[in-house]
Amino acid sequence: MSATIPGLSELSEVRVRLQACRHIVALTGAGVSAESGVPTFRDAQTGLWSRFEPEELATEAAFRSDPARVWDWYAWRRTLLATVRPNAGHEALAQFARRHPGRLSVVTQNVDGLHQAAGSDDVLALHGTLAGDRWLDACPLVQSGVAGCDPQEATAGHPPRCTTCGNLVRPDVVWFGEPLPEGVLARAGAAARDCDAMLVVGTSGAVYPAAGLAEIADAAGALVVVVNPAASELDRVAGVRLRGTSAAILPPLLDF
Ligand code: BV8
Repeated sequence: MSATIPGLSELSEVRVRLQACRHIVALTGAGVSAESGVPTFRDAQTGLWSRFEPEELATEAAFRSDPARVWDWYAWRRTLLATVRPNAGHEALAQFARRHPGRLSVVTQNVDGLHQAAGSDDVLALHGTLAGDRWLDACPLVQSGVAGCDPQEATAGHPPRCTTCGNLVRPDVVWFGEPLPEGVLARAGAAARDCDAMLVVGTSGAVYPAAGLAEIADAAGALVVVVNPAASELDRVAGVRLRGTSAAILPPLLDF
């Protein structure tokens, strides 16, 4: 049974428990970037995108059926990301890791790169990052044993296209139905099994296998602390729920 911790005094109780932890994992979702001005993944899409669910756009099938529409959605998100900065929640995690080397693992579902921009090293980015591009299909040149074409040299367009082999450029993120980067997921699973506490920050807990990491930590006996202003699907594995926003809660929670 989890206790909703409403006040600062209870927050300091959790801080005392964290001070006894050898290894803490922060599993973050789109909510940790909300106070930077990045709409969360399942917030109502705005403007042109309001008639689509993200799950409808973030798939290979959607890209193959309408490459321009999906490319333009990512281009819109990239333009937005170019104007935002990490917030106090991202910075609290990065500063804690600098004060306590090797004691915090940051595992994120976010593709916005804001943990990295705040100075967090070795972020386990489960779903890739929006900053990168890759080819939609394997480059045929590589199969014939020569160096493949470079996505950076593709001809500009919606999406960019290779003038040599016609390949399309796609964002280097993990779409629904695609496997997560094997090494990243394995390291995240090991951290979830090893940690003494997991801070589950700003995620609805709707997406797997990422959300399953909280279940792994709970099963391994870790203290699971959910930081979210609203209820989430991971409240059921929370030992403690801190009702509030990440930029308000993380700085005092990690102030040791
Ligand atoms: C896969 C990149 C297998 C793209 C994203 C069980 C096991 C395994 C898979 C599945 C399973 N059940 C279902 C699946 C399939 C699927 C899935 O999970 N579907 C869901 C919808 C049911 N999973 C997959 O397809 C995964 N792949 O399993 O492959 C496989 C294996 C081998 C071979 C082939 C296949 C891939 C999933 C990755 C999808 N890509 N992102 C892009 O960004 O465009 S996921 C996407 O959702 C984002 O990364 C986002 O971060 C993530 C999760 O959402 P949240 O971060 O939680 O965001 P959300 O908006 O939902 O919630 C925000 C929260 O913040 C809210 O709770 C809110 O209250 C809170 N909040 C708001 N403000 C604040 C705040 N909190 C704190 N402070 C605030 N200020």
